[in-house]
Amino acid sequence: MSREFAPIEALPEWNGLPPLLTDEDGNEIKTPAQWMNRREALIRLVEHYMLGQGPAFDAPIKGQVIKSERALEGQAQLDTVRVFYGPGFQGHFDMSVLYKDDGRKKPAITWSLFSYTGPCPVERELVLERGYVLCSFYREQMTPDAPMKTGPAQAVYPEYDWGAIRIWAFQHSLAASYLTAQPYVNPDALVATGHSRGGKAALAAGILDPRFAVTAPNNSGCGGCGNFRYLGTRDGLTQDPALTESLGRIAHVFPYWWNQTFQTIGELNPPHGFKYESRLPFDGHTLRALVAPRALFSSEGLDDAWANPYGSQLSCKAAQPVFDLMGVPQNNRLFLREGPHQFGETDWRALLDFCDQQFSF
Ligand code: GTR
Repeated sequence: MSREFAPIEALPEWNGLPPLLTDEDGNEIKTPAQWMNRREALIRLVEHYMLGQGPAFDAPIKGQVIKSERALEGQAQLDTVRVFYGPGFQGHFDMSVLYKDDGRKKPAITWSLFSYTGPCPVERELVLERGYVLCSFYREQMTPDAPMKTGPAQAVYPEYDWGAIRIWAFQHSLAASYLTAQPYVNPDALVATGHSRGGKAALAAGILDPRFAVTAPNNSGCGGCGNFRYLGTRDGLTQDPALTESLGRIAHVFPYWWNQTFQTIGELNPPHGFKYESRLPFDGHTLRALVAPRALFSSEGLDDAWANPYGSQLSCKAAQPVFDLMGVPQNNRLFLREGPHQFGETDWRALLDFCDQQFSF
């Protein structure tokens, strides 16, 4: 067994966040090509200790429009698309694809939702008005958000140890496979987004699937753009797992979001303080950096203490040298706003502004 895949308690402790631009033998990463190799090695670690293994992001799909209607007072087209996936295309889920049929190839946003009700009119209108395609889907069609349940995706792919976060990330990839084949989509301008647990899934999608030009987790916190080693509020570092979600707490409350190895890292008993976090060979800064050189836009509410506004800022800062090395310093963006845990109009407008710059609108 390579030393990286050793049990967590056998790994060396890091003093602070583990370095990004140093490889496992202590050599400095000096070129973009070296980072791309380092990136692959780090992804293997994130899979091993946290997300688990899953199918290739570009596994074949079939898409079928099962309903086609006009929406938003006739301004837009709304397709309900059934996406079939897996061996024999035995799995499926449905997604809504909203777009203007104006003959142009447009950027497209994939959005993982908490419920069947779909995006509210504000987001639909805003996204459409700004010239984007909005593709939304309900994550529980892939696997339920509940403990000890085996969902449709695990039934289709029984060989993988993926947790729900990786399964929900894969749903973004399945959506991307459909969208990139549509005449109204610019395949070089795909965006993955989602809120909270959906933000963690959007980040995983952006790490694992290079077709996403922009990865946009909203309030993703622990296991997303937050930080495992450093917990804090808008006022600073507290290291208090009662105020900010710790690794042990998320592993205890949501064990099915991750693989089995993730259970061995944190303190599973209340109050879920630290255990082996200092030995983990990655942290939130790594998860951000793994998107580079593509763009990362994360938004955080300063009053969302549970999602670690302090640690999110730390992760962003610590990831920056990788984006600098790749020649894209502007691609590591943290949007900090006043307010709580929500994905509201302010976040959407900021995300669209960022995407406009990326896609040179
Ligand atoms: C919380 C969980 C967070 C976040 C949130 C959400 O209960 O502790 O990690 O994912 O749910 O998804 O709204």
